[in-house]
Amino acid sequence: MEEKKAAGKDYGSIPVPNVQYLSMNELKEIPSRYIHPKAETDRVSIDKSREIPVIDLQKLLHDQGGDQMASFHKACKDWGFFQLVNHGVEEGIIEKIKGDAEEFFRLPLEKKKAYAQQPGSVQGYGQAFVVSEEQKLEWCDLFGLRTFPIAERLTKVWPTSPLSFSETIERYVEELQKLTLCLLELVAKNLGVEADRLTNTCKQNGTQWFRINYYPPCPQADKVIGISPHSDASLITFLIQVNEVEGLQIKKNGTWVPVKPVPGAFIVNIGDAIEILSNGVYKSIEHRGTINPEKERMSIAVFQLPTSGILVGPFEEVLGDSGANYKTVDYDEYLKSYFATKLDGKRALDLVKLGEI
Ligand SMILES: O=C(O)CCC(=O)C(=O)O
Repeated sequence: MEEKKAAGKDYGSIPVPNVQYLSMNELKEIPSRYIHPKAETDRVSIDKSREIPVIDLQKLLHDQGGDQMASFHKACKDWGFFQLVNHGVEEGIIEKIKGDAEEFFRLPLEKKKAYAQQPGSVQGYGQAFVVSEEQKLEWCDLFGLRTFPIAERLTKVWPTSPLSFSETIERYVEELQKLTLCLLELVAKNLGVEADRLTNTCKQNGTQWFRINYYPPCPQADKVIGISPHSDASLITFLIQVNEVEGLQIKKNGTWVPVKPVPGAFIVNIGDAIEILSNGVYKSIEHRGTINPEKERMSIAVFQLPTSGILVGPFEEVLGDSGANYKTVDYDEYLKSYFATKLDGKRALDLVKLGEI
């Protein structure tokens, strides 16, 4: 009963071939469904000279002069992305989740299939956002879990191999739940909103998703895409890269900027829900995952979403003279719209905008 209820908000996708195994078969040619005609030309405008801001959480928490809070505001406003250092999450937990994730993806396909997504569910091992038999596919496999609220966990896809994996995920996502609330309080302060008004959007039974992305190498890396350009439907997202292979790029003023992860940092980004709540003061930025021709890449994302059933609209404290720039939306409906098509830039958010902003 409980699992049926969870699957109702699971946004499953059409099953497609496993890319990790496809890539192992010495392909003479990449199947045409994976070739993205725009991928190559898009790469021309990459700007390697810019770097996303680094925010030190301890300095932010003990900020005396307001300088750190000003830098944090600027990072959320001008970039929508930052690297968070001195975040207080023990290095051991981060190393453990990386190690377990790598071990999981090294398991033979049959073993991983024990945790395969069930029809209609994106939880488990498989893919996401495949909604038609014709659509182009991404060069990526994933393992996803809805980690909060606890009552809605689909426990049968929580992995027991490696043995410690489920416990490691549990520890990791709890840490990120705490970190989320801490950052949201600071975001609220910078927006001039009572902290509770923002944290209450997810404090009680907020939805949290955990996702491991596995990007195999591809000899025609410039013709495929690991994860298509998109903004996140979340309030806030935390990302770590598992190995040393880079691939995340964010769109800044029409140019793709590669992200060079700072060791030990979380790459944090503002999601669509905060863009709406802040009336567009903070923007949820388009980003994508690219592929390396020789080496596999892995990343782990944790998405904090609002509590199911709530309405999300701009806070009155942030409304300027021109009023609301976004509709107030039932967030479950917003997510339905978000998952109804392939990943496509800021399509879902554009649908709830009230004007040009
Ligand atoms: O792997 C990455 O660097 C990006 C992942 C991502 O954007 C996502 O999981 O939504």
